[in-house]
Amino acid sequence: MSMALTPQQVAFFRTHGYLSPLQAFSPDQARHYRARLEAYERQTGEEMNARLKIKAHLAFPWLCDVARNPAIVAAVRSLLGPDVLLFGASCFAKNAHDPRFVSWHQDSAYYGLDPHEEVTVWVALSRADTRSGCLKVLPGSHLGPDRVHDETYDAANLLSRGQSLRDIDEAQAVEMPLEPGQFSIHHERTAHGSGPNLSDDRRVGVAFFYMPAHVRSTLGRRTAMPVCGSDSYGHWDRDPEPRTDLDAQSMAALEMVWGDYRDKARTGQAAQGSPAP
Ligand SMILES: O=C(O)CCC(=O)C(=O)O
Repeated sequence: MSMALTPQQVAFFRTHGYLSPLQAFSPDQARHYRARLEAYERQTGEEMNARLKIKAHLAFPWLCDVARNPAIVAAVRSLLGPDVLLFGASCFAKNAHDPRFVSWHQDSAYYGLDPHEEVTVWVALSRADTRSGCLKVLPGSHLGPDRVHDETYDAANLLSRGQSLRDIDEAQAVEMPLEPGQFSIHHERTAHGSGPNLSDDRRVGVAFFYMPAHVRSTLGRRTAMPVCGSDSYGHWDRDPEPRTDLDAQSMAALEMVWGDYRDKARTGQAAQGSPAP
């Protein structure tokens, strides 16, 4: 059976800038991946949000496998065409009864891509619903321009700069609840955010950032991981893929990209146009 999106699903995405829910793997498989991320947290004494950002896939071969999951790749291919690269991945965990939230923002203002054709796949490794603070989107907002963000640096905001859009009409927002193993897709220009976790369980998800191979970086030479098809453009160098969990070489690359972003965010140096959540 083909896992490609139907023409109706593709048309829905083009009109509304999002699609959800879709199935990547079983709830059991999702629990397994979550357990591996939580084992990493115990091992390092650090929350996954602390470091597994922008290039989280470089930490674990199995996370690269999730990025190349056949159902996810088929959906992404239906939207982006045959030649797809992954330029990043970020973990987003909110603890049970966690006040932290993600402010309304557009990824396109920060990703530094031209043209704006990136799509983000958000994979649920726990239940993400109204109570636990699932992702919500503003339908059709991807058809508008890149908007200006206020950088609030709010400690309760999971975005490191607290980048926030003004004047969002919450009444127009659509939530994307997911069961473990399901995923949603949103366009890089689609305004999105999420509320606090009021539930008794953690809300854990991983966002993967895909683009067609013809997309260029506006932030100088960067790296990406091939997902499917071929890359005849050569706009991106290759990510050093991990051979083992926490492979020293790929972790150094992860650290370099995330550390650079985090330090610039801390000192307020970077303006919009820098990559990242
Ligand atoms: O996990 C969240 O609540 C926010 C994720 C997000 O902003 C994204 O995937 O682009």
